[in-house]
Amino acid sequence: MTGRLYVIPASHPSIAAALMLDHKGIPYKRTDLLPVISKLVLRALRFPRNTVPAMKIDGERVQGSRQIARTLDEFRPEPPLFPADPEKRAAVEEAERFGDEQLQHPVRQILWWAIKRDRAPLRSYSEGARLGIPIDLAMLTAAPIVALSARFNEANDANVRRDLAALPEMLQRVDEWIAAGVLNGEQLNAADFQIAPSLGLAMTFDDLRPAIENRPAGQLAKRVVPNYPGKTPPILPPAWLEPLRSESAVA
Ligand SMILES: N[C@@H](CCC(=O)N[C@@H](CS)C(=O)NCC(=O)O)C(=O)O
Repeated sequence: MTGRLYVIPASHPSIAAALMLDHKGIPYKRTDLLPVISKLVLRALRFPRNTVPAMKIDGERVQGSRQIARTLDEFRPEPPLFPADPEKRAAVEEAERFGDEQLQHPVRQILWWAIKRDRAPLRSYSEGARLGIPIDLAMLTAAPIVALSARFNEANDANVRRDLAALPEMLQRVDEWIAAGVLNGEQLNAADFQIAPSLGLAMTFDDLRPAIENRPAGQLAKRVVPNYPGKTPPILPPAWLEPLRSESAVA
């Protein structure tokens, strides 16, 4: 069994899929795509949607981090990504859904908002990527890609301010799942692999790391994805970070 995984470098759901393939011990090749261009490539490859992660495994096309988790469990049941016990599985699926539907996008919006304002950190997110063109050229031509990505993802002031205000409650939910043993147990599961990369990406922001790193959610991210690529120096308006400041104090 071999796989090919289509990713955008430093994309959090892409990292989730890569971690799950590693967890299963399934050998795979990775194709790195530039944002926006990725949409065209995925369509040309006859994937039904235009987002990464996308995977080909034994000739089958699978897209979306949650679908990839299920397909991997079918192809290679051990080690499982979901608990066998139905109640425990339901709890993991709920946390996984939260990670995909509620946590992932705000972090994506914060990233594109920041990169649109200052493209300098973008290079750090592409470390080790094979983009098919020299990294210097990719950075020189990044402006339209960044502008389009910010637009597609609605990474505007109002949304990012709202995302930051919602973050404390989301971190609290993750901490509670960890305390309940749903996340960060002895065996990592699909929800751990879904949620930790979003937290890891958030922690690449100097503005956000202090509110996350010392709490259980931060420990989970450091365990699952200790070397998340990228670093963004302080850039978010201090007033928008106010809701997180109290988080740093209590954590
Ligand atoms: N929730 C989906 C979302 C995937 C998603 O939106 N991926 C982003 C990258 S993080 C993407 O492909 N964006 C297209 C682009 O940037 O052009 C999943 O987990 O698979």
